Amino acid sequence: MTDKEIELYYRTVLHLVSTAGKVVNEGFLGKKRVETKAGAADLVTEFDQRVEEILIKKLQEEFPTHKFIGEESAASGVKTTFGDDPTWIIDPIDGTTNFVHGFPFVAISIALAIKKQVVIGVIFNPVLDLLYSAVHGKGAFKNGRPIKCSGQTELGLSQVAGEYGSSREPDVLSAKCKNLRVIIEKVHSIRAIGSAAMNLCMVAEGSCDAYFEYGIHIWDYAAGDLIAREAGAYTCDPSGGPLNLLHRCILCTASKELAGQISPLLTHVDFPDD
Ligand code: 2AM
Ligand code: CA
Ligand code: CA
Ligand code: CA
Repeated sequence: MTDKEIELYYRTVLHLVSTAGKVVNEGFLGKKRVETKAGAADLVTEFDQRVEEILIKKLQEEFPTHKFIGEESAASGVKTTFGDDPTWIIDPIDGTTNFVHGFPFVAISIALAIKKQVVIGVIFNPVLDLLYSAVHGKGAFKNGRPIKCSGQTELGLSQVAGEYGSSREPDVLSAKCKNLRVIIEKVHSIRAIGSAAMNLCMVAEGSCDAYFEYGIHIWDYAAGDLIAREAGAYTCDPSGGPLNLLHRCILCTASKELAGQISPLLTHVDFPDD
């Protein structure tokens, strides 16, 4: 893939998120139909599906040979194998619970992977008008200005983002609470803003020093992980190794030193590999 092609994909997706952001804003301010998916706290609205359809339709028109992985397409049974072809990885609304409750941390998250490597990441929060973006090797940006992660290396001085998730299974909740307690004891503070994409952007811009998460899907983190890494952060699984993009995984993003301190503290939480 040439730099010129990547530049074209990047410009196209930047334009597209601004169009899709108008639809998200319309839904954020207006009435929406709220349904549940895997459990009573796993919410979805007609806007999640509508925004994903708009994004895939436009990208397909522009780039007919490209492949797609989208949260709502996957939920409706569309099977996509993640191969070497250029593949757009889409979370149309990351933070649907926030979207439903009017809490302004909602984001469109789009990544492009080529040969299974993420080369473009774009996260747009249309409510707060925040655009985070990165191209592999070219740095990370917030509304066009370069951003850097905090570089914090001391767990005891850290502000850490970590979510509670939508599972209400007693075993999952107990494991999460146990892990949370271990981390709370060691840090300045824990923050849960309800959007994996926005959490990764908080690490990228240095507002949080680290983010950890269980059972996260590729559409939750593909764009944000690239943005955070381009801003100087490091992402690993609890063993300290790279993530497996194909499975739900446990992720920790921070400076390499901090990730090395947090990831061993994260004991296993079971989640279905769907
Ligand atoms: P979603 O809004 O796209 O479903 C990781 O925490 C991700 O889990 C979030 O970004 C969010 O993505 C999803 N999630 C689903 N239900 C949730 C809930 N009740 N609380 C927090 N996150 C939830
Ligand atoms: Ca969802
Ligand atoms: Ca998500
Ligand atoms: Ca979503």
